[in-house]
Amino acid sequence: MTMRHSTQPLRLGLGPLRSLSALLVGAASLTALPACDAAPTRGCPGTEIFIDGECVQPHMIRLNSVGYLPTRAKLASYVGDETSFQVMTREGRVVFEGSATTEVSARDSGERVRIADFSELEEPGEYWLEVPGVGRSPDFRIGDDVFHEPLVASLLALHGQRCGTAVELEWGEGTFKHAACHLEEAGLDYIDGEQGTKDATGGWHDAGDYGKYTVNGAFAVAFLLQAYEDFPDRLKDLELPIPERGGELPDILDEARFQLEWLLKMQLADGSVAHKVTAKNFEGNIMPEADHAPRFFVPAGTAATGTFAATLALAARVYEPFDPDFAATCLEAAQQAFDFLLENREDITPNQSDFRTGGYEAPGYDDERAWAAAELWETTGDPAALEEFELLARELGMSMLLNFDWSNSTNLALATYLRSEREGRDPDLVESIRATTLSTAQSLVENWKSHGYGRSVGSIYYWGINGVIARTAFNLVAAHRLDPDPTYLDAITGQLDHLFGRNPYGRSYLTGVGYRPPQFPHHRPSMASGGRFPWPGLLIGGPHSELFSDPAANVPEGLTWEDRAENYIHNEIAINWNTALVYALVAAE
Ligand code: 9MR
Ligand code: ZN
Repeated sequence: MTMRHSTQPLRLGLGPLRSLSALLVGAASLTALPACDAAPTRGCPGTEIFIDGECVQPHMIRLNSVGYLPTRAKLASYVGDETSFQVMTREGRVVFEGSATTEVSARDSGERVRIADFSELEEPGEYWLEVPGVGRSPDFRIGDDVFHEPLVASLLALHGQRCGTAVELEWGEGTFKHAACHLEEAGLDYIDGEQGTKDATGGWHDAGDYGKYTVNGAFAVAFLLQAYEDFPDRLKDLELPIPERGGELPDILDEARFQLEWLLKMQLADGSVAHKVTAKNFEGNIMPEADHAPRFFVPAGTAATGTFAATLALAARVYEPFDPDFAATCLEAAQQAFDFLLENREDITPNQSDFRTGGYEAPGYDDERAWAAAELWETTGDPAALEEFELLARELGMSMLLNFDWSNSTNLALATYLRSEREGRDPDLVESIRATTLSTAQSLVENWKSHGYGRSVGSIYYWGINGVIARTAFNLVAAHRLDPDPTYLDAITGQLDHLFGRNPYGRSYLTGVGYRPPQFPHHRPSMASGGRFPWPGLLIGGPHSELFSDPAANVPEGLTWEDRAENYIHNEIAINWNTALVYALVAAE
């Protein structure tokens, strides 16, 4: 079967000169998706990539193909004996010459790499890096605005996950759309004391599937709210081509509100919060509007109730200046959920045995309780919430996790308490949280410096690790608030370097952005439209300690990724990975 490939080079993004207004949804001429003869879903071995119908080896020089900020560190990695390297302008003029490090072991990809440091080059422009005998890197930019395009893309990607409404977005030459979906009410069959059905519309589809899961849904949107709270000046005027654009409420908070409105519908009469709303099985590879499988509320659990309480208490602070009524609604819901937790000290794990959709159980619920307490206290000053947080934090000896994900909210809890300006904190506890914040961030910095491809998490690999890598920006920001050492910021951009091409594949992990990004994400709307035209701005999960296609193959962990649509353990996308990336992109700037 032949395949038309028209996207070489695969840079579908805005490009530096293209104006945002050209992307506005509703613009007069919408381009149809290019035709496609087949739906290739295959992967390629090792670091090879699938281009024009075949597997080929990409560039051997791996760097941030999106670009570098002028004053931040600039590192590239390559395999080869030669140590001298040059950075050239697009016209081929040498602007920087340097000498790479001696070889560093990148044992997770079975390579020995050299690191080329060209941080001193600060002049904005378009460049490539060349190592004699090794080759030439993809083109990259240096500029203050290099992260604008991926930021817009990753926020638009969340917009594309909207459920219950029609969605249409443009990116590069493509238009990506789906009709209103999942409008039917969801069954209350599994909820004690309830019957019939209830509205569960709105919110974002979780990932490659169309389920909506409270724990991850709350955790994910919290990173947009946290980004706004930490960097309001950067975000208040950021324009997004979404229907609610403009007006007093910043566009990013319009997008977040879409998710929050759905979250509110997950709360039950006693203040507890339903764990998820999904069908009993994952959907087929169909567009969301074609999916009419009955959906059900799954019973409440402590994790859902805790993450809900925390996120809505945080939302109450963030929306207060713009919409006090909405803020009050969020706070009331958060308080009811928190009261439920205080009255029910026994943890509750929901029974999901009739469901084969995602579990999102987060056993060890104290961190969710602590996060809820910290956010409630920060929003209201309620001494009962402060007491609850401090009790849990002391009892558990809570310390910052180097790698953290949806199943553990410790870092969010500790960071909120630590940066609070409210009176009444326990000075010893503040001091110990300060120490763990700094020591964890120092480990992240050490890993960034010593790992061959700059991963802050070193050689840790599991499902969704790219999201975890992006999320380490949160810890680095927390440390930078305590100690304004710019190395923390270099480590943040270092994680973006990794995600945008300074990795063993030399490729961007964000669809539609950077050098040879993923083409076949495990994302139903992308798969349903033939698999050739992935929706933009989606961060894929990345290499994982487990293999998918050939479980017996002997492949180092760092080379397990496959750009293959069926492969959900490496090539799925998820809202919590995308919002972590949004946070990192905003923090980097
Ligand atoms: O991101 C989740 C990952 O941490 C888990 O290991 C994995 C298996 O439970 O589930 C991932 O989340 C998936 C969820 O269960 C269902 N929707 C897709 C999510 C992303 O792959
Ligand atoms: Zn939907």
